[in-house]
Amino acid sequence: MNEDLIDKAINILDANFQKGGFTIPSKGLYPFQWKWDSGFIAIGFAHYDIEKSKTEIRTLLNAQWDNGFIPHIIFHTDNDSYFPGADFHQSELHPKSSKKYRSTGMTQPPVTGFVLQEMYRIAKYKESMLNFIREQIEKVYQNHVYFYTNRDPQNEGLMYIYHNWESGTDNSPVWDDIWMTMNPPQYNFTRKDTTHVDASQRPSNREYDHYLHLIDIAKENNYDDVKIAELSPFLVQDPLFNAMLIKSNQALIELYELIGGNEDKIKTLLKWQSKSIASFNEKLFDVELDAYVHYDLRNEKAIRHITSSSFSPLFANIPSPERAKILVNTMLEKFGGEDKYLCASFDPTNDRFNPRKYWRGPVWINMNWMLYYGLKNYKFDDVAEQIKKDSIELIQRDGFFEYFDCRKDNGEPNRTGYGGDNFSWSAALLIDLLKS
Ligand code: 2M8
Repeated sequence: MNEDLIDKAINILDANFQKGGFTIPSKGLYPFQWKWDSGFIAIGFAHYDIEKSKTEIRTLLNAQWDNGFIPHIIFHTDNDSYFPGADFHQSELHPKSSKKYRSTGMTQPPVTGFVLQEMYRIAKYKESMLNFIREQIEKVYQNHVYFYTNRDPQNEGLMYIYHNWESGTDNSPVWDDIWMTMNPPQYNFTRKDTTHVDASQRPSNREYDHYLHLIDIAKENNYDDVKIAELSPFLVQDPLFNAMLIKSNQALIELYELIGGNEDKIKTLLKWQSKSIASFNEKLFDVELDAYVHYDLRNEKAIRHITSSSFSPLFANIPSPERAKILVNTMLEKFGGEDKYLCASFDPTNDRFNPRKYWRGPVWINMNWMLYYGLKNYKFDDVAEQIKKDSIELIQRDGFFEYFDCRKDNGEPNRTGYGGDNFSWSAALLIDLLKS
């Protein structure tokens, strides 16, 4: 049965792999290369085609800007089936943007550090993989330098994001709190996503007005980080984004130790780590909610909702064992139960929860994958196995969808999968879950 599922996953990844040396997340809906998707996809490839895995990461890092920035979408082709495309984003406005590829002027969670380490863990021929890492690691390190230099205006070791698309959790109800502080103009545009996926499963047009307006502000300032920090109405310290950075910092430390030399870089990474982890625990943990939350840096206040991102610090070894226990209790109490699959992306007990709409409630396989390893870190083996079992069951039942309804009885017999189909990271990470 598992072999069958792995074969299907391999077929999906191979079909989504493009001639340009990158993999699209889902045919039609997402026709380019996305940063954090690529990282997860490379982990899947590493299990059966190490060359494709390396190519995926090489192509992604090839699109890095001269200031170390790695964009969230790389527009390898002139496909106009996605909105907003290269002409809207105009990455060329930034003087240090890539001359080779057009891209967006925003980023996504910094996964590449820990992805290199995962590739090393999975690779059969360690020395050859280490050579690849030697070639690429400096680019990842420079990406972290970019963050610590440009995204931390109060010098706390916590990076801000200036757009919901930088979070990866695009229309999480968390952002509703920010939208209430904004009143963007109404844009005239043609959505493409809703020609591929039912509109009820995607963000609203009004939400897109906010998304586009934030890009316009950044563009008016040529994507200048200082200006964005000064002017963007969206400036948030996101627990998922920062947990990914901390996890990747740790991976870089361990990889540099393996490679040898680079003592100065290790020293810098260790300095970053102690500052970031301390601030993370101090600033982002909500003692009343017993969970990590987002912080609105523009309006200087916490955004007090529990999401699956609230548990992602487990993946990066951020909480103490005592706090990890508290966190897992919160997860089981609010997101668990016999009637649900783990782990909803938003608190099912909150009024804003919507089990079928994009990041407003459904289960996502990339989040489950992180939580699985995070729970293992702290020896919560039973909950980890539950998350793994649920992920496999959802995919087995319905197929490799983008996201899944967490309710076991959702009124649609034999259907829990929504959004894009033949979705690459669902395939890639299922391979990893089944083979690890
Ligand atoms: C979704 O985001 C894109 C914009 O980046 C979109 O809705 O058009 C998100 O789920 C994001 O996390 C993901 O990387 C992307 C591609 O899978 O799709």
